[in-house]
Amino acid sequence: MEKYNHEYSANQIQVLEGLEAVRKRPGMYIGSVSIRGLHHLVYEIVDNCVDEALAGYCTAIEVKIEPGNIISVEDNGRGIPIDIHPKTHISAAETVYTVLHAGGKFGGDSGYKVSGGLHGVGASVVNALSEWLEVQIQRDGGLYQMKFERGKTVQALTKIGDSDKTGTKVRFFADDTIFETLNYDYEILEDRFREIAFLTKGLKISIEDLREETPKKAEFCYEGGLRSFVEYLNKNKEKVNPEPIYLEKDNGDVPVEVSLQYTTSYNENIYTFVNNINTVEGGTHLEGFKRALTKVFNEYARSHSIIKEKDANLQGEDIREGLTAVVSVKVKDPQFEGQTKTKLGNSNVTGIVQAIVVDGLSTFLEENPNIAKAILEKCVSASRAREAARKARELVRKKNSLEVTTLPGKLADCSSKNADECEVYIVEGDSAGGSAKQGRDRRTQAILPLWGKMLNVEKSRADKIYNNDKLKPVIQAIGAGIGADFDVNKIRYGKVVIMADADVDGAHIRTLLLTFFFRYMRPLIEQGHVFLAQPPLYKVSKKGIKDVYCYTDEELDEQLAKIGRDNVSIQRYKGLGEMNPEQLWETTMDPANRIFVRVTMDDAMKADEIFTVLMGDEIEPRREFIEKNAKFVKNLDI
Ligand code: 28F
Repeated sequence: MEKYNHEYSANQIQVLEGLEAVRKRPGMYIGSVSIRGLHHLVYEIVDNCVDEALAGYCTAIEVKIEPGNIISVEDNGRGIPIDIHPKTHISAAETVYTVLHAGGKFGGDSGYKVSGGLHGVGASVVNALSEWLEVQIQRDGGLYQMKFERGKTVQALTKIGDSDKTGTKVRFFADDTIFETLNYDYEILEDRFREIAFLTKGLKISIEDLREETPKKAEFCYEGGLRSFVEYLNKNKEKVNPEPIYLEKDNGDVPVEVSLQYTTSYNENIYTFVNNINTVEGGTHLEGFKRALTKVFNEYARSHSIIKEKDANLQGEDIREGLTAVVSVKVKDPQFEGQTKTKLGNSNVTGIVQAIVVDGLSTFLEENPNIAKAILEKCVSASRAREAARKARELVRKKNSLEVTTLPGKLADCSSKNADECEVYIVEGDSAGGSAKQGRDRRTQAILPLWGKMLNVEKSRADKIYNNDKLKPVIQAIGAGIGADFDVNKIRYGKVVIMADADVDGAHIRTLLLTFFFRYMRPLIEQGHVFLAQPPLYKVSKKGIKDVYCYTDEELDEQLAKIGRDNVSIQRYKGLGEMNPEQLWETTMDPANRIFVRVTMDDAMKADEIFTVLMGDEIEPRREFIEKNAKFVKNLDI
């Protein structure tokens, strides 16, 4: 008996040590303790419900944000097993919540766990990082409950009533000594649950925000699965094939689901998922999908004489112009690679995805010759445009063959050639450009003035863009090519700074340039090279004190409160042109004082929606969108 007791407590100690490690280094387990990490807690719990759904036993998940930022998640699955482990004397349910990597361990052996966030760390990590957490399980005719504080059991699994239903409910309050904020962002959670619902055909997920007087609520359930996902992504776009093409195959090992639809736009939007995780960097599943597309469309084009014997094959990029697709695979032991660990490495997946898509897509094209014809017409015209762009490029190159590089005439370049310390300011208007040229640090700061109407790249193909007299100087100044040829390692400036007025026109030119960078130089944004300069809105002057610049209305109020208000003059800057070179340097360009906002785009799907809506043809979605303009700013993360 004594020996037994000893073993039991030894086990306990180990358990506690495990979760202490999580509290000591939370970032290692959930990425960060920012709001991202906070949301991660919710995803971990919901993932367990999704696994139960994928196992075939759960059809509905309810998430609530209760007043005080308490999260509640409930599913109607089988309920976490409650049986007592013969050695540890701890219930399976308590083990799941107190042993680190319990989920992973079970998964490795039993193949139970399939979904799982990027970190896939499991419920015990959520428990460790919660001030308190309680679990209720309905199973085997009973209602059971257990409670924890900061990962430590305060009530072991106890039967508290009867129940004829089954399921699991978890409520938790994150630990505010660990997280920077406990204020969940409803919209972000809503977006993620919509995505999970698309990826898990037929699963109902609801979310309710009870923190405000008027609760927010949404419910997602898609019988169409990825078909519905593609319809959603293309909702504001003109379609080539009216219904998304849908392929699904589960041959046991690697279930594959794919949906695709062509639009009349020139953009390629392929989103890939592994175990419901967005694999932003692509990988072997994406490779298999692309190879299949290229093969199937070329074979179809040849066998139906759409391209002639002497013609070259269509290239992958021709075939992907205007394509929106979602590829979702489930992989038992996924290998994640790449800078952000969002690139699938399992090499066997390429062939599996390729075979399924070749098979399904070629059958579809044979059965739907009109759709095949419409898509191939688009591919052929994309290939012609690519050829035209190449010729235009070569012509430009030949003309200037004596010069090493061509720089635009309007560019006032900097003297340093070390890109890491160089910045180029893209400035709206000649007068602001003039001030910037005089005010700058010539060694590291280059100025490129833009003027006149800027091309909307959302409505033009690459060949037009290359020859456009507004964009060409931008492409040449940056010096790293464009589109598929863009090589971020060749950029001539480490910082590309958009300096525009703080008014509607300025916002417009900023959006046009950002759209251009996003569509044609995406790595420039992804790797954090794009910045927005922030010129001040006001200058506050008073005799005897130094002029103060204010960048927001709040700052102005603050300043005015500080100095009382007699004999104060406030100048409101309507444009950059109103500042003299010294002022522009001092307020907006001097690295010691300036405010720069780095443009980041961690959600390509959102960014695509933003640019499609803002720059596209449809007026109604744009009107709606601009009304909710705050969201635009938030999603650009500026
Ligand atoms: C609100 C959060 O966590 N739901 C869960 C289950 C169901 C099973 C399970 C979970 C398998 C071996 C550990 C039930 N019956 N909602 C949830 N529902 N975990 S988590 O099993 C977990 C592991 O022991 C379950 C039969 N097999 C599995």
